[in-house]
Parts: sequence; C-alpha cells; structure tokens
Amino acid sequence: MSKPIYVLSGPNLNMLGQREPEIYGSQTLDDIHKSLSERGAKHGKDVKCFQSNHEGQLVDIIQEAGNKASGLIINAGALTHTSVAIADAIRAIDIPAIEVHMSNVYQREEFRHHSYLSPVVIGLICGFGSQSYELALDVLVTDAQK
Ligand code: CA2
Repeated sequence: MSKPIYVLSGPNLNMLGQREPEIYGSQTLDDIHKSLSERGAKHGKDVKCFQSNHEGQLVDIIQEAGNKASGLIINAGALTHTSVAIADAIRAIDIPAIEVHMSNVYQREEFRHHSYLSPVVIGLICGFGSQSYELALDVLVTDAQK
C-alpha cells in the first residue's frame, strides 16, 4: 500500500454538526472523516484523519505527515489567520499540502481574509462545506500529485 494522505483539522472543528449549521453544515467531523476514508479507498489510498485544538499538537502531526504521508489536507481553523508555527511546519515538509476551509472566508470578516498558510501550500479550496475536503482529496489522489 502506498503512503497515506493525512487530513488535519484544527481548533473547534470537533464541534461541527453541533453549532452554527448555517455556516458549517450539519455533518459532524466523524461523518466527514468517514466519507474521506471511503473516497480514498476507491483510489487505493489510506486516509488518516486527525483533529486537535492545540497548535503544538498540530505542528507535531504535520511533522509526522512529512515522514509518513504522501500528502496533507489541512483546515487549521482560526489558527490559519494567526499561526506562523503551523506555516513554518508546512514549509518544512516535502509533500504537497492543500489548505481547505468549509466556509468562504472571503465573504466573512476581514481578519479571515489573511492566511499564513496560503503561501506555503500548493493550493487553497474554500467555500464548499465538507466538499472542500473532498475536492482536496481528489487533487492529491491524481497521478500528478503522487
Ligand atoms: O471555514 C472554515 O473551515 C474555517 O477554517 C473554520 C474556522 C474559522 O475560524 C476559519 O476562519 C474558517 C472555525 C472552525 C470552528 O468550527 C465550528 C464548528 C461548529 C461550531 C462552532 C465552531
């Protein structure tokens, strides 16, 4: 089996499906993880999903992805807009990383318009709810990204 794809979600995303369904939809993070695993399996790819509310733990998982994964999908939540540490961790790994957001951050408050991560990823997908993660997975399972 080839190396897995890591999917990493940051602070508060464990609350999906419980609050603010008008912004983030009604699916739980577990629902999203399950459908990503199924989608990956169709391409013969193992998908390993993680969530943490802690910046340092996210850095640890990004470093692990650099050693063990073929690609990284990351929704860093609010840390997207604040974390130099997460940006540095992504910059330091040698695998393709894609930034995702469920909401269209450019339709929201000004502080969400800046991302520390966008300059260090191969691309950004936002505004499609849980489908943002699926679209990113589709990119990483295509031959060009392997
Ligand atoms: O749109 C996204 O995916 C975000 O990364 C979500 C973050 C937000 O800070 C970013 O600007 C955009 C917030 C995640 C909070 O998730 C919750 C889910 C349900 C209930 C409460 C929070």
